[in-house]
Amino acid sequence: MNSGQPEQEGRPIGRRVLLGTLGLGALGVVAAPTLQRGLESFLGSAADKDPTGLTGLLPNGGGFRYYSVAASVPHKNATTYRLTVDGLVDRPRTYTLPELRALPQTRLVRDVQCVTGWRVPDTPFEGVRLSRLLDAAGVRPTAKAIRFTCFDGTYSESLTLDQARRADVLVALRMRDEDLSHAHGGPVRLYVAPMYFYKSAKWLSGITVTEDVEPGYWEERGYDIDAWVGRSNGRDDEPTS
Ligand SMILES: Nc1nc2c(c(=O)[nH]1)N[C@H]1C(S)=C(S)[C@@H](COP(=O)(O)O)O[C@H]1N2
Ligand SMILES: [Mo]
Repeated sequence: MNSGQPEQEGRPIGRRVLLGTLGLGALGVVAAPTLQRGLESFLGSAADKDPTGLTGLLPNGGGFRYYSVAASVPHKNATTYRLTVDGLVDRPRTYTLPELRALPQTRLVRDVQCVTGWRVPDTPFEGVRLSRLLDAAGVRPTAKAIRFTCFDGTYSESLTLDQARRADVLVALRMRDEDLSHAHGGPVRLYVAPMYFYKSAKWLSGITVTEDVEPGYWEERGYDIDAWVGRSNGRDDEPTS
């Protein structure tokens, strides 16, 4: 199925789009919680099942925007999804979704911050610590970095091994206490809590342990490789809450 016309990144958000976001955000503040939830699930299902060009211009529920650099992304589910861990490891392995769900899960509640300026406060993500998968694979002494690949066939990301081993870096299966939707990179995405959201690769399919950092998709196009929120890219002046 086609995944619609998500928004592109790489340049500042246009004024019209930004006003649209603020407008709906203001509605969320005055709306009753049930109405807000209804609106979010409407937008979520619109993005998932019957996307229109308009979907890309609306925040994808609760202030989220929906980004993809690929025009269409295949849908994967509990039967078809696979995550491969390979590269400089002693025990390469492929996980199914049920296998990832059976591992201990960690829940984090942090602000999501895109480098283009939008932020979603206090967003719960839940999944398996990346460090757990790396330990299970047995990282070899020469390794210094990780390369992430995605089943959209296009996007990639990177972390140093030290960054990847942080306790706030997850292979995420759930967001906002629901299974990750296709629009948000489900069934499995990376979640790098302390960094700008472009590090959080959606539709994660490969974790390859490497000798050196290989710049990811946006990093080849000028984004900082070390994307600490507030300490890089020079675009985040506001304090995080
Ligand atoms: N596979 C993939 N992952 C991706 C992206 C993408 O285009 N493709 N965009 C990144 C950027 S720039 C942001 S801000 C977030 C957006 O996540 P969302 O669509 O769930 O809001 O995903 C990141 N991960
Ligand atoms: Mo982003």
